[in-house]
Amino acid sequence: MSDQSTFDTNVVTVTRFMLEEGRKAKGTGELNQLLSALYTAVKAISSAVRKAGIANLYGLSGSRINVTGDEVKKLDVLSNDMVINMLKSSFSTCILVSEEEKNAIIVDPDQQGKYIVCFDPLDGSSNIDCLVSIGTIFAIYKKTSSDPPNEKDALQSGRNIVAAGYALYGSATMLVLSSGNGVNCFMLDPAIGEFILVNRNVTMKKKGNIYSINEGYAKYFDTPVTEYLTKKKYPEDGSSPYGARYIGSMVADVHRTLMYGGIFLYPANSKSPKGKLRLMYECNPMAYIIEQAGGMATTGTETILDIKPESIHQRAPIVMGSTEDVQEYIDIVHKYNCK
Ligand code: P6P
Repeated sequence: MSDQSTFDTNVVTVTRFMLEEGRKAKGTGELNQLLSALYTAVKAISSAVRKAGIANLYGLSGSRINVTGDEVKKLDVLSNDMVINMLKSSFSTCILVSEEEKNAIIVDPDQQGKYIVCFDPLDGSSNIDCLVSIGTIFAIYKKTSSDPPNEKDALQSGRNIVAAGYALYGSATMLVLSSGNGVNCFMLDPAIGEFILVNRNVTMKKKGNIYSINEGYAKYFDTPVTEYLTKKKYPEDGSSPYGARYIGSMVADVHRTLMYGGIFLYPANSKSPKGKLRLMYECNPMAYIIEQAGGMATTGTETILDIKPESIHQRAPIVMGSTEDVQEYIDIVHKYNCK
């Protein structure tokens, strides 16, 4: 007889948690229908990521090139197909925007629901073959027009987000989620195939001591970025310099910033005048989580969630994290903009 005493019989799964959230919001249950499909896709991707080497899922999958111009690897293809199929069959979505798809996917009329999902099925793909943490990022909106769904319905600012979050395939698989009432973290327990609540209502430090940026582009940084980084390395007030951490996988870098505080920067530079990260399915969902946890997310001159999108794959410069750290950066940008 196995020892049942260690099993928590009142375990809070993400499904149970979000059902309670839905009851409080007096919802129809359609959002939870969507989220349940997303949980399944994430569990399947997690399983594929963890056995990729054995299942020969590494390596390039033919000549496919995605909108970012990255070579698409097998895991990218599998992850994208998994999320699309699960969301379509949830009868809760009408438009899907994926980093891997040039155009928005309009769900068949007989499968349509009221939600729009913008997602990066496997972010950090350049790290897949060296086993660095990667992730799935998503933002969920409600269709607002009564016309038949089209790509323009997805062009909503982050202020309209109904729910957003990410899955991190790291030393464990973590789901970080918000539907507007704070940020909660759920760890995948492979033994029961459920996401278990492990961090309730995550709140960011007001100030951290870590900065995260790819300093390989230092030659191309503008003056405010260069000045900000100098202040972190050579503090004028005699305080200790900040630590530098950069994984090169947005989900991992942002999750560390959420949990430890500090600042993540992917600003515009002379090589990438709009930055690199995509507004709809990287910047907006991450900015939503950071704001829900009490942090800030900006382009330097505009709050990320206030940006009115013009195209589904547009890029945006982004600096986000602890409020005092981000505000210090904004003040430097403002100083130069006023000159
Ligand atoms: P760079 C990964 O390819 C990604 O899209 C994000 O996950 C990550 O933050 C960024 O690009 C890294 O870009 O230019 O530093 O390699």
